Amino acid sequence: MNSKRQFLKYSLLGGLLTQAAAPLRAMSRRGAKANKPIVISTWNHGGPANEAAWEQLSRGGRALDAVEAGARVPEADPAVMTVGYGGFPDREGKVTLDACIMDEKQNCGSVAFLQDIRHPVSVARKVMEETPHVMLVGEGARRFALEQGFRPENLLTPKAEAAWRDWLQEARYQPVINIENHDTIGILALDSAGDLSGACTTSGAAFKMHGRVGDSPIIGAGLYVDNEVGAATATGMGELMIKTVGCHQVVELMRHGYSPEEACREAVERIARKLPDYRQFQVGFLALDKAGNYGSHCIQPGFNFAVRDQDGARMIDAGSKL
Ligand code: SD4
Repeated sequence: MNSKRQFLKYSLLGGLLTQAAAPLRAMSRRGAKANKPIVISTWNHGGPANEAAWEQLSRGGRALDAVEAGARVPEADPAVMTVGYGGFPDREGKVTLDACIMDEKQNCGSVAFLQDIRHPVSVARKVMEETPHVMLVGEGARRFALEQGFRPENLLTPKAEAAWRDWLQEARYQPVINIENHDTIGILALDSAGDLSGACTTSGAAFKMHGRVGDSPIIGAGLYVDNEVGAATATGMGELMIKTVGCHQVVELMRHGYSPEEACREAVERIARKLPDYRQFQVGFLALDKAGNYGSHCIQPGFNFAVRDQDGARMIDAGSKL
Protein backbone atom coordinates (compact mmCIF):
# COMPACT_ATOMS: atom_id res chain seq x y z
CA MET A 1 0.00 0.00 0.00
CA ASN A 2 1.51 3.37 -0.89
CA SER A 3 1.95 5.87 1.90
CA LYS A 4 -0.86 8.14 0.72
CA ARG A 5 -3.37 5.28 0.72
CA GLN A 6 -2.08 4.12 4.07
CA PHE A 7 -2.48 7.62 5.46
CA LEU A 8 -6.06 7.77 4.18
CA LYS A 9 -6.83 4.36 5.63
CA TYR A 10 -5.54 5.25 9.09
CA SER A 11 -7.14 8.70 9.19
CA LEU A 12 -10.45 7.13 8.22
CA LEU A 13 -10.07 4.46 10.88
CA GLY A 14 -9.05 7.07 13.47
CA GLY A 15 -12.09 9.16 12.60
CA LEU A 16 -14.42 6.20 12.91
CA LEU A 17 -12.91 5.23 16.26
CA THR A 18 -13.26 8.76 17.63
CA GLN A 19 -16.86 8.90 16.45
CA ALA A 20 -17.59 5.52 17.97
CA ALA A 21 -15.98 6.47 21.30
CA ALA A 22 -18.43 9.26 22.10
CA PRO A 23 -21.62 7.15 22.07
CA LEU A 24 -19.74 4.43 23.96
CA ARG A 25 -18.79 6.88 26.68
CA ALA A 26 -22.42 8.01 26.84
CA MET A 27 -23.60 4.41 27.04
CA SER A 28 -21.22 3.54 29.85
CA ARG A 29 -22.46 6.55 31.82
CA ARG A 30 -26.05 5.57 31.15
CA GLY A 31 -25.28 1.99 32.21
CA ALA A 32 -24.32 3.17 35.71
CA LYS A 33 -27.01 3.42 38.38
CA ALA A 34 -28.84 6.71 37.88
CA ASN A 35 -28.71 9.42 40.55
CA LYS A 36 -32.46 9.96 40.88
CA PRO A 37 -34.54 11.74 41.76
CA ILE A 38 -32.65 14.99 41.38
CA VAL A 39 -33.48 18.63 40.64
CA ILE A 40 -31.11 21.43 39.65
CA SER A 41 -31.78 25.10 39.00
CA THR A 42 -30.08 28.37 38.23
CA TRP A 43 -28.83 30.93 40.77
CA ASN A 44 -29.35 31.28 44.53
CA HIS A 45 -33.12 31.41 44.24
CA GLY A 46 -32.79 27.91 42.79
CA GLY A 47 -32.39 26.72 46.41
CA PRO A 48 -35.97 27.43 47.57
CA ALA A 49 -37.28 26.42 44.14
CA ASN A 50 -35.52 23.06 44.43
CA GLU A 51 -37.06 22.48 47.86
CA ALA A 52 -40.57 22.88 46.40
CA ALA A 53 -39.62 20.54 43.56
CA TRP A 54 -38.08 18.06 45.98
CA GLU A 55 -41.36 17.80 47.91
CA GLN A 56 -42.83 16.30 44.75
CA LEU A 57 -39.81 14.24 43.71
CA SER A 58 -39.12 12.70 47.11
CA ARG A 59 -42.70 11.39 47.20
CA GLY A 60 -42.23 9.67 43.84
CA GLY A 61 -43.86 12.58 41.96
CA ARG A 62 -43.46 13.42 38.31
CA ALA A 63 -40.58 15.64 37.13
CA LEU A 64 -43.08 17.85 35.28
CA ASP A 65 -44.99 18.66 38.47
CA ALA A 66 -41.71 19.20 40.30
CA VAL A 67 -40.31 21.77 37.85
CA GLU A 68 -43.59 23.68 37.76
CA ALA A 69 -43.82 23.76 41.57
CA GLY A 70 -40.18 24.89 41.75
CA ALA A 71 -40.52 27.65 39.14
CA ARG A 72 -43.57 29.07 40.93
CA VAL A 73 -41.49 29.89 44.03
CA PRO A 74 -39.40 32.77 42.58
CA GLU A 75 -42.37 33.79 40.40
CA ALA A 76 -44.30 34.62 43.57
CA ASP A 77 -41.35 36.15 45.45
CA PRO A 78 -41.12 39.95 45.06
CA ALA A 79 -37.52 39.86 46.30
CA VAL A 80 -36.52 38.03 43.10
CA MET A 81 -36.57 40.96 40.72
CA THR A 82 -36.39 39.32 37.32
CA VAL A 83 -38.97 36.58 37.67
CA GLY A 84 -42.76 36.96 37.91
CA TYR A 85 -44.29 39.24 40.54
CA GLY A 86 -41.87 42.03 41.46
CA GLY A 87 -39.81 41.62 38.28
CA PHE A 88 -38.11 44.66 36.73
CA PRO A 89 -40.36 46.27 34.10
CA ASP A 90 -39.47 47.12 30.53
CA ARG A 91 -38.49 50.66 29.53
CA GLU A 92 -42.16 51.68 29.46
CA GLY A 93 -42.71 50.54 33.03
CA LYS A 94 -44.60 47.36 32.09
CA VAL A 95 -43.72 43.97 33.59
CA THR A 96 -43.78 41.45 30.71
CA LEU A 97 -43.06 37.80 31.36
CA ASP A 98 -41.69 34.87 29.37
CA ALA A 99 -41.83 31.18 30.36
CA CYS A 100 -41.88 27.66 29.01
CA ILE A 101 -42.13 24.08 30.18
CA MET A 102 -41.26 20.75 28.54
CA ASP A 103 -42.01 17.15 29.56
CA GLU A 104 -40.61 13.69 28.92
CA LYS A 105 -42.81 13.10 25.89
CA GLN A 106 -41.53 16.08 23.89
CA ASN A 107 -44.67 18.05 24.80
CA CYS A 108 -43.99 21.71 25.41
CA GLY A 109 -45.83 24.93 26.14
CA SER A 110 -44.72 28.51 26.19
CA VAL A 111 -45.89 32.07 26.79
CA ALA A 112 -44.09 35.25 25.88
CA PHE A 113 -44.67 38.97 26.46
CA LEU A 114 -47.39 38.08 28.95
CA GLN A 115 -48.67 40.79 31.30
CA ASP A 116 -50.61 40.82 34.59
CA ILE A 117 -50.29 37.11 35.42
CA ARG A 118 -48.09 36.05 38.33
CA HIS A 119 -47.40 32.46 37.24
CA PRO A 120 -46.46 32.34 33.55
CA VAL A 121 -44.97 28.84 33.98
CA SER A 122 -48.42 27.51 34.86
CA VAL A 123 -49.98 29.31 31.89
CA ALA A 124 -47.30 27.69 29.71
CA ARG A 125 -48.31 24.30 31.10
CA LYS A 126 -51.95 25.04 30.24
CA VAL A 127 -50.90 25.97 26.69
CA MET A 128 -49.14 22.60 26.51
CA GLU A 129 -52.02 20.58 27.95
CA GLU A 130 -55.15 22.45 26.86
CA THR A 131 -54.37 23.72 23.36
CA PRO A 132 -53.05 22.25 20.11
CA HIS A 133 -50.32 24.93 20.14
CA VAL A 134 -46.91 25.39 21.72
CA MET A 135 -46.66 29.15 22.12
CA LEU A 136 -49.02 32.04 22.90
CA VAL A 137 -47.86 35.63 23.17
CA GLY A 138 -48.98 39.01 24.43
CA GLU A 139 -52.66 39.79 24.62
CA GLY A 140 -53.62 36.35 23.26
CA ALA A 141 -51.65 34.65 26.03
CA ARG A 142 -53.21 36.97 28.63
CA ARG A 143 -56.73 36.30 27.39
CA PHE A 144 -56.07 32.55 27.41
CA ALA A 145 -54.77 32.76 30.97
CA LEU A 146 -57.91 34.58 32.12
CA GLU A 147 -60.10 31.98 30.40
CA GLN A 148 -58.18 29.33 32.31
CA GLY A 149 -59.02 31.02 35.60
CA PHE A 150 -55.78 32.91 36.30
CA ARG A 151 -56.35 36.17 38.17
CA PRO A 152 -55.08 39.46 36.64
CA GLU A 153 -53.01 41.61 38.98
CA ASN A 154 -50.53 44.45 38.93
CA LEU A 155 -47.08 42.83 39.00
CA LEU A 156 -45.11 46.07 39.35
CA THR A 157 -44.02 46.40 42.99
CA PRO A 158 -43.03 49.81 44.45
CA LYS A 159 -39.41 48.61 44.61
CA ALA A 160 -39.31 47.62 40.93
CA GLU A 161 -41.05 50.85 39.96
CA ALA A 162 -38.49 52.88 41.91
CA ALA A 163 -35.64 51.04 40.13
CA TRP A 164 -37.27 51.82 36.78
CA ARG A 165 -37.68 55.52 37.67
CA ASP A 166 -33.99 55.60 38.61
CA TRP A 167 -33.10 53.98 35.33
CA LEU A 168 -35.21 56.54 33.46
CA GLN A 169 -32.87 59.32 34.64
CA GLU A 170 -30.31 58.13 32.11
CA ALA A 171 -32.32 55.56 30.20
CA ARG A 172 -29.26 53.77 28.88
CA TYR A 173 -29.78 50.18 27.91
CA GLN A 174 -26.65 48.57 29.23
CA PRO A 175 -27.28 45.36 31.12
CA VAL A 176 -24.97 44.96 34.09
CA ILE A 177 -23.33 41.56 33.96
CA ASN A 178 -24.57 39.25 36.74
CA ILE A 179 -26.60 42.03 38.34
CA GLU A 180 -29.50 43.13 36.18
CA ASN A 181 -29.45 40.00 34.12
CA HIS A 182 -29.20 37.27 36.62
CA ASP A 183 -32.56 36.15 37.81
CA THR A 184 -34.09 33.84 35.27
CA ILE A 185 -34.86 30.53 36.81
CA GLY A 186 -34.22 27.46 34.70
CA ILE A 187 -35.06 24.23 36.52
CA LEU A 188 -34.44 20.64 35.40
CA ALA A 189 -35.55 17.44 37.13
CA LEU A 190 -35.17 13.68 36.80
CA ASP A 191 -37.83 11.76 38.71
CA SER A 192 -37.72 8.29 40.29
CA ALA A 193 -39.32 6.82 37.18
CA GLY A 194 -36.28 8.09 35.24
CA ASP A 195 -38.19 10.78 33.34
CA LEU A 196 -36.89 14.28 32.67
CA SER A 197 -38.69 17.63 32.52
CA GLY A 198 -37.69 21.28 32.58
CA ALA A 199 -39.08 24.79 32.98
CA CYS A 200 -37.77 28.30 32.55
CA THR A 201 -39.41 31.58 33.65
CA THR A 202 -38.32 35.23 33.68
CA SER A 203 -39.28 38.87 33.39
CA GLY A 204 -36.38 39.04 30.95
CA ALA A 205 -33.71 41.66 30.56
CA ALA A 206 -34.39 44.62 32.85
CA PHE A 207 -35.66 47.74 31.04
CA LYS A 208 -35.80 45.93 27.71
CA MET A 209 -37.67 47.38 24.73
CA HIS A 210 -41.43 46.96 24.98
CA GLY A 211 -42.28 43.74 23.14
CA ARG A 212 -38.80 42.21 23.45
CA VAL A 213 -38.81 38.45 23.97
CA GLY A 214 -35.69 36.62 25.16
CA ASP A 215 -34.57 33.01 24.99
CA SER A 216 -36.48 31.80 28.05
CA PRO A 217 -39.80 30.97 26.35
CA ILE A 218 -38.15 29.66 23.18
CA ILE A 219 -37.88 25.89 23.07
CA GLY A 220 -34.31 25.00 22.11
CA ALA A 221 -32.87 28.39 23.12
CA GLY A 222 -33.70 28.77 26.84
CA LEU A 223 -34.81 25.19 27.52
CA TYR A 224 -34.70 21.80 25.87
CA VAL A 225 -35.54 18.31 27.10
CA ASP A 226 -35.02 15.01 25.31
CA ASN A 227 -36.00 12.16 27.55
CA GLU A 228 -33.57 9.77 25.80
CA VAL A 229 -30.60 11.98 26.58
CA GLY A 230 -30.92 14.90 28.97
CA ALA A 231 -32.13 18.42 29.52
CA ALA A 232 -30.61 21.89 29.42
CA THR A 233 -31.57 25.42 30.40
CA ALA A 234 -29.93 28.81 30.19
CA THR A 235 -29.67 32.20 31.85
CA GLY A 236 -28.12 35.48 30.80
CA MET A 237 -28.40 37.60 27.67
CA GLY A 238 -31.06 35.73 25.73
CA GLU A 239 -30.13 37.05 22.30
CA LEU A 240 -26.93 34.97 22.41
CA MET A 241 -28.79 31.75 23.21
CA ILE A 242 -31.36 32.42 20.48
CA LYS A 243 -28.65 33.05 17.88
CA THR A 244 -27.01 29.71 18.68
CA VAL A 245 -30.09 27.68 19.75
CA GLY A 246 -27.98 27.01 22.82
CA CYS A 247 -29.97 24.52 24.89
CA HIS A 248 -30.81 22.27 21.97
CA GLN A 249 -27.12 22.25 21.19
CA VAL A 250 -26.22 21.22 24.74
CA VAL A 251 -28.64 18.28 24.61
CA GLU A 252 -27.37 17.19 21.18
CA LEU A 253 -23.78 17.31 22.44
CA MET A 254 -24.77 15.06 25.36
CA ARG A 255 -26.37 12.70 22.85
CA HIS A 256 -22.96 12.43 21.20
CA GLY A 257 -21.20 11.55 24.42
CA TYR A 258 -20.30 14.86 26.03
CA SER A 259 -20.83 15.03 29.79
CA PRO A 260 -23.28 17.75 30.92
CA GLU A 261 -20.36 20.01 31.86
CA GLU A 262 -18.46 19.39 28.61
CA ALA A 263 -21.63 20.07 26.62
CA CYS A 264 -22.25 23.38 28.42
CA ARG A 265 -18.61 24.37 27.90
CA GLU A 266 -18.75 23.61 24.18
CA ALA A 267 -21.98 25.64 23.84
CA VAL A 268 -20.22 28.61 25.50
CA GLU A 269 -17.17 28.10 23.24
CA ARG A 270 -19.42 28.12 20.20
CA ILE A 271 -20.92 31.44 21.30
CA ALA A 272 -17.39 32.78 21.73
CA ARG A 273 -16.37 31.59 18.25
CA LYS A 274 -19.45 32.97 16.50
CA LEU A 275 -20.35 36.15 18.37
CA PRO A 276 -17.39 38.53 18.66
CA ASP A 277 -19.04 40.77 21.30
CA TYR A 278 -19.66 37.87 23.71
CA ARG A 279 -17.29 39.30 26.34
CA GLN A 280 -19.78 42.04 27.15
CA PHE A 281 -22.43 39.56 28.24
CA GLN A 282 -23.18 36.77 30.64
CA VAL A 283 -24.56 33.44 29.45
CA GLY A 284 -24.78 30.39 31.68
CA PHE A 285 -25.87 26.91 30.62
CA LEU A 286 -27.02 24.21 33.02
CA ALA A 287 -27.53 20.57 32.03
CA LEU A 288 -28.73 17.29 33.50
CA ASP A 289 -28.42 13.92 31.80
CA LYS A 290 -30.57 10.82 31.94
CA ALA A 291 -28.32 9.27 34.60
CA GLY A 292 -28.63 12.27 36.93
CA ASN A 293 -25.18 13.70 36.12
CA TYR A 294 -25.20 17.48 35.99
CA GLY A 295 -22.90 20.28 34.90
CA SER A 296 -22.70 23.90 33.94
CA HIS A 297 -20.54 26.51 32.26
CA CYS A 298 -20.80 30.25 31.68
CA ILE A 299 -19.02 33.18 30.05
CA GLN A 300 -18.36 35.41 33.07
CA PRO A 301 -17.44 34.20 36.55
CA GLY A 302 -20.29 34.55 39.02
CA PHE A 303 -22.94 32.10 37.85
CA ASN A 304 -23.98 29.45 40.35
CA PHE A 305 -26.65 26.78 40.53
CA ALA A 306 -28.56 24.80 43.14
CA VAL A 307 -28.68 21.00 43.37
CA ARG A 308 -31.07 18.86 45.42
CA ASP A 309 -30.85 15.06 45.52
CA GLN A 310 -30.71 12.25 48.11
CA ASP A 311 -27.43 13.72 49.41
CA GLY A 312 -29.14 16.99 50.33
CA ALA A 313 -29.06 20.55 49.01
CA ARG A 314 -26.01 22.45 47.83
CA MET A 315 -24.91 25.44 45.72
CA ILE A 316 -22.20 25.01 43.09
CA ASP A 317 -20.19 27.68 41.26
CA ALA A 318 -20.09 27.18 37.51
CA GLY A 319 -16.80 27.22 35.63
CA SER A 320 -16.40 30.18 33.27
CA LYS A 321 -14.71 31.02 30.00
CA LEU A 322 -13.36 34.40 31.17
C1 SD4 B 1 -33.59 36.90 28.82
N1 SD4 B 1 -32.35 34.98 29.58
O1 SD4 B 1 -34.71 37.37 28.78
C2 SD4 B 1 -33.25 36.03 30.00
C3 SD4 B 1 -32.72 36.89 31.08
C4 SD4 B 1 -32.00 36.17 32.14
O2 SD4 B 1 -31.16 35.98 34.10
O3 SD4 B 1 -31.59 35.07 32.05
N2 SD4 B 1 -31.80 36.72 33.21
O4 SD4 B 1 -32.71 37.15 28.01
